[in-house]
Amino acid sequence: MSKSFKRNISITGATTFAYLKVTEPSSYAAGIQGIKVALDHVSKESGLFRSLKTLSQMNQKEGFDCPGCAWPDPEKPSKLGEYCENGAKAIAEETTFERVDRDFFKRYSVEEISNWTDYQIGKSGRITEPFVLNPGSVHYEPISWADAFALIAKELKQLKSPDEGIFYTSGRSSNEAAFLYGLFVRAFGTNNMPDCSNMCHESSGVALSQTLGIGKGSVVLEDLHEAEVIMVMGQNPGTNHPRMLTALQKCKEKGGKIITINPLSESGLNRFKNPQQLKGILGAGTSLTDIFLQVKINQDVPLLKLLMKRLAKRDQAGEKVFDHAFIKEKTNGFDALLKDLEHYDETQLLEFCGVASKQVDLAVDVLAKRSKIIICWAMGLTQHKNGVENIKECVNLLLLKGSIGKKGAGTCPVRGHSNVQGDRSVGIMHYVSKPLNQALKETFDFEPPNHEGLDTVNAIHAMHNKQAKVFIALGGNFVSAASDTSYTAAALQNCDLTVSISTKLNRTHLTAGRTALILPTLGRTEQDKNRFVTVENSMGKVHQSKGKMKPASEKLMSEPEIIAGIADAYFGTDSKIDWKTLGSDYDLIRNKISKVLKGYNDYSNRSKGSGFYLPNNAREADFSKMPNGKAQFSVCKLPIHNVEQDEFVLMTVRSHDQFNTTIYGMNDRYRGIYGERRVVFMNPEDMQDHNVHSQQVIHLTSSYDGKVRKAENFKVIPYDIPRQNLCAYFPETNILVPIDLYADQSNTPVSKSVVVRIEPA
Ligand SMILES: Nc1nc2c(c(=O)[nH]1)N[C@H]1C(S)=C(S)[C@@H](COP(=O)(O)OP(=O)(O)OC[C@H]3O[C@@H](n4cnc5c(=O)[nH]c(N)nc54)[C@H](O)[C@@H]3O)O[C@H]1N2
Ligand SMILES: Nc1nc2c(c(=O)[nH]1)N[C@H]1C(S)=C(S)[C@@H](COP(=O)(O)OP(=O)(O)OC[C@H]3O[C@@H](n4cnc5c(=O)[nH]c(N)nc54)[C@H](O)[C@@H]3O)O[C@H]1N2
Ligand SMILES: [Mo]
Repeated sequence: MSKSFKRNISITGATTFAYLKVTEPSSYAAGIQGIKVALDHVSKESGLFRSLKTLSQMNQKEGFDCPGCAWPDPEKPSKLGEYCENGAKAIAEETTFERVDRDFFKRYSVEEISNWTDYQIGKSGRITEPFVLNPGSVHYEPISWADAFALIAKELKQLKSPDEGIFYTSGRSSNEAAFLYGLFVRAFGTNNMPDCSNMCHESSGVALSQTLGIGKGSVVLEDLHEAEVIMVMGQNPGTNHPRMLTALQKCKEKGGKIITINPLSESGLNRFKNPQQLKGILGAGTSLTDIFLQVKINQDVPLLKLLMKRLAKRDQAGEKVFDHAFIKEKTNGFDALLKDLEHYDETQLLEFCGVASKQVDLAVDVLAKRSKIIICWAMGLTQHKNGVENIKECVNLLLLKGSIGKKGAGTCPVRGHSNVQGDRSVGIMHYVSKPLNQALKETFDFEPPNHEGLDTVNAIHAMHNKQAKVFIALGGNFVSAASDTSYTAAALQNCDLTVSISTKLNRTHLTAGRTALILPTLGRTEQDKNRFVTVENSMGKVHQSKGKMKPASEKLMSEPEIIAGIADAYFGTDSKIDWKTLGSDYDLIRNKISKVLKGYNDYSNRSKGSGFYLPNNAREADFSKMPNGKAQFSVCKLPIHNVEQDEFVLMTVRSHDQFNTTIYGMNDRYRGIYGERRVVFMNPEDMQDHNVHSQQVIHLTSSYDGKVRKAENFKVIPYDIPRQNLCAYFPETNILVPIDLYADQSNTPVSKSVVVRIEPA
């Protein structure tokens, strides 16, 4: 077949409308409705009895870790079950009875499947055996594991340089799989390891490393219970980290205050009915947010500056507001920060952030009188042009209050995937770590590459420009997760070979290279020959996870086995590393990790039970390795959006019924949307100004670098959102995010502040 053959693949799928019902947003999260919805999902996908058995093992000491978010488990898991509605949906999705098998691919071509919605694609089921899409073909066909590995080895050997390979990782892989993958990729000779962090918390990692000397949060779960104030910024825990609501509830019960900063009043942060308590199910629930600051999109920096300015005024007036002993002993740059704050005019800051002065004062009062403060944040802060500075500004506030390295206080970037933090800790990164390279060299006797690799954005450019030719993904759904869907799809389609190690079918399997492979793997819930793996939660605790369910098919391999299979086929028998043995013996992998990385001694043993914490200098308030041995204050600029009169700033968020690109269902219950995802939330006054009525169909366009990008067919929903701000779901809107619009320093696509226009359909 000729190289120029091009498959006719739709990158959006159907954009027609389904049934839509709109109600008032929900006034509370979870409760009996949450239990009902969870049970509906599991019984529909995988049978009620079977699912309840699975759920009873989730997040228990001998069970498996929830494949959903990375929120930590309490020391004593609830006997009623330590899971949430959305964890139950994640399980339903993985344990489904549906199968993507030989018959499925015989019946449907990739061209046909690409016209389905992401929801329909995902619901096709679990992949049962390895499949290949040959050059010139539009149907995946079965291939043996051995032939699949041989094919990958052949393509990798044909590359002119190892840097023509791209090795992506999503955040569900275990520490063992991730370490082995990183080892293979470095032995192969490149650091081209983009990962989902690049699109997620990279801004947090960069900001926290530069200010506090560790790219992770400093708190543990118990700190949230002890905190006097928790600020929840740019995060929707009711949907994305539901078990965090229990921690917020505990904080409130002990007298703590919660300040929420968000353009939307997310119902999960208003009232919570804890499904793990009878009174939570039947009673009125707990009111969570004390002070709601409805900030305009990406105007958190002006708001934080305002808070700090007013706190400084009170401190200078003699009130004991700042922790001067801590500032003097532990920090650098205090005077410069104060001087910078003086520059700004309060009226202007108020105008930028859109929050009423009185509301700001309420927050200032709470913060002034308390010193055990935690700031929690997620994508609402990281996915902006100035994502790194958003987080630095949060650190500034915490440092002023001495709220780092003490009980009940600190930084809490709330992670996404269940093991995204662990993957980084064990070596998935595109940049060079000298200590890691040195340790790998000593342990495995090879020279790891010493030049920086490509992150997500740069990997897409390289594939687009045909500088990279083989794409391998350990999990994830690259084409739908990354920005600028058309550009990214073309980049993947330019490759000679694209390989996805996956549990379920997704759009990346369709936007395939000349040849494509799907390598099906075991999920978290499934038995893995009595072996266990380990994961690290959002707070740096490493613990084991052991699947109990019968695998979806007998032909599945575990992720470490697959990686070892590829490595063995590539390096052959004269390799210094015995890949096959490593890939089958996870204790051996853990032994190697403990040799290469600090903090993992006696790894296998210590990961049993509730696990162990990795070292964390910020938690200890130890900044000895930082410049001057101190934590750093930062001077941050105001974010600038040159938004014209007829333009809007769009944030792309998750509905209550999805896990990233996996669409669990068509409802967003908390926001009152049922049956449809192609909606855009708009301020009613803006609707009036633009002459659009409720549920009118519009198109969204973004202009950047002279190119207009268009997402078609969205129904307008009047919503309580600041003027000139819009909100819609991802991945449908990723097509609007320009590839070259990413955060300074972290290169994270600006999925939360895309300047768009609307046009009538
Ligand atoms: N059920 C479920 N759980 C998940 C996921 C999922 O898709 N489904 N995804 C996982 C992953 S990978 C991640 S990273 C996390 C994501 O968790 P979140 O970050 O909570 O996810 P988003 O839906 O992107 O929500 C962003 C929130 O930030 C707000 N926001 C947007 N822009 C701004 C801003 O400029 N300033 C402020 N202050 N707020 C803003 C939005 O209104 C919204 O409430 O969740 C993880 N957990
Ligand atoms: N516009 C916009 N874009 C965004 C975001 C946003 O807020 N707005 N958020 C970004 C964020 S925070 C993230 S983290 C990325 C997510 O990007 P990704 O991590 O690439 O995407 P996911 O949707 O989590 O990946 C889902 C796929 O993973 C596979 N899978 C599931 N479980 C397993 C497993 O156990 N093993 C293996 N090997 N595969 C498995 C399944 O095949 C499934 O189809 O998206 C980013 N993209
Ligand atoms: Mo994420």
